[in-house]
Amino acid sequence: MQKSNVEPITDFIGTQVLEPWKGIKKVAQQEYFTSGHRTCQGCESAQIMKLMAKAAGPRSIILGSTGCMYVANTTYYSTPWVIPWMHTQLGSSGSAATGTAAGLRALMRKGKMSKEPINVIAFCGDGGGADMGLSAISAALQHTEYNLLILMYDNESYANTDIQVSGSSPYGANTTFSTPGKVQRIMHRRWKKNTAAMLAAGHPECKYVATICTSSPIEAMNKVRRALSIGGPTFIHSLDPCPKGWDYDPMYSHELGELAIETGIWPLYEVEENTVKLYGKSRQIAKGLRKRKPVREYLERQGRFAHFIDEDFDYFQAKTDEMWEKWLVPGVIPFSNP
Ligand SMILES: Cc1ncc(C[n+]2csc(CCOP(=O)(O)OP(=O)(O)O)c2C)c(N)n1
Ligand code: SF4
Ligand SMILES: [Mg+2]
Repeated sequence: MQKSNVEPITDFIGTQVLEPWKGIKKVAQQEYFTSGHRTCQGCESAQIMKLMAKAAGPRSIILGSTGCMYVANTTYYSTPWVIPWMHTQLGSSGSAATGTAAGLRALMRKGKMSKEPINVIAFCGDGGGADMGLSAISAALQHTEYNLLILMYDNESYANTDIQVSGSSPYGANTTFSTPGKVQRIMHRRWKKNTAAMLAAGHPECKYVATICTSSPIEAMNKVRRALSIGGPTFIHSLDPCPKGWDYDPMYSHELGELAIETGIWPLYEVEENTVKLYGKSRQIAKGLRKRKPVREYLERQGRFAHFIDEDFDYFQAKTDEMWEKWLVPGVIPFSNP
C-alpha cells in the first residue's frame, strides 16, 4: 500500500501481536464471555461474543451497542463478561470505538496509565451497524491513527425488539414488519446489503475487513486476532443464525451456518491491504472445485421463508448465482467488468 506523506503520530502505542491459532489444540482455554447471559438457546450471536473475547484475550475492552447482545447479557446483577465491557447507544459502535481508543491514548500520553497496547473492540448488530450506525462506522474506518475493531454480529433483523426487518434481512423473510399476507406474499423485497465489501471498497486505507461465521470458529477467531494485530481501524461482519428470528429448532444453528456458506449465500473472505482472499468452502466454490448447494436447502429449513413458493426460491437462486457468475470479484464485489 502507498505510504502517506503525513507526519506519523509519535505517541503511537502499537498493537498486541496475536498469532493465529493453528488447530483446535492451540486455542487458549481461558474464557472471557462465560455463563450468566440470557440469550436464547442456540443463539449464534452469543457464540460469536464468546469466540471474539477468547480471541482477543484479557487485555481488551469491549463496547456493545444496544441489541440482544447488550440486553440479554446485562441482566441485573449478572453478566457473562469477564473483561471490561461498556454499553453504547444503538448506532454508536464507530464513535464509541474511536472515542475509547483516543481516550486510552490520551491517558497513556499523560502518564495516567501505563503504556501498553489494549484491544478496543466495539460490536453492533446489523440494525445498529449496517443501518443506523453505518456513518459512524465509516468515520471510524477513516481514522487510521487509532487501533480498533468493529465487529458486526448479523442475525438479520432487529432481533431484540422482536424481529423487525433490517437492511441486512434476506429477501422475502417474514419478520414482524414484513409479514406475508393474502394480497402480497413477499413484503420484504430489498436484497441484503453487502456491508463488508461496501466498507472495504469505500475505505481503501482500512487495512482489514473480513466476513466470518460461527460454523467456522477457528477461522473466525483467527480473523479477529489478525484484525487486532494489523492495527488501524478494522471491521468484521459475522453471520449468526438466530433460532427465534429465523424460526428453526436451536439444535440446527451450526448446520444453518454451514448451509449459508455451502449454498454461496454467505461467502467467507478477508480483504487485507486491499487484497481479497476467499476462505475454505467459499474459495473452493470460487475456483470451481465445489458445487454450490441449492439455496432451497437452506431456506426451506427456516420458518421465516415458509411462505415461499417455487418462483421465490428461483428468484433467490438466480440472485445468488449472479454473485458467483457475474460479479467482478465473485461473491464479494458486485460490479461487472465488460
Ligand atoms: C436510538 C434507538 N432507537 C431504537 C432503539 C430500540 N432498540 C433497542 S435494541 C433494537 C434492535 C437492534 O437491532 P440490532 O442492532 O440488529 O441488534 P439485535 O437486537 O438484532 O441483536 C432497537 C430498535 C434504541 N435502543 N435506540
Ligand atoms: S433473538 Fe436471536 S440474536 Fe437475540 S438472543 Fe435470541 S437467538 Fe440470540
Ligand atoms: Mg440484528
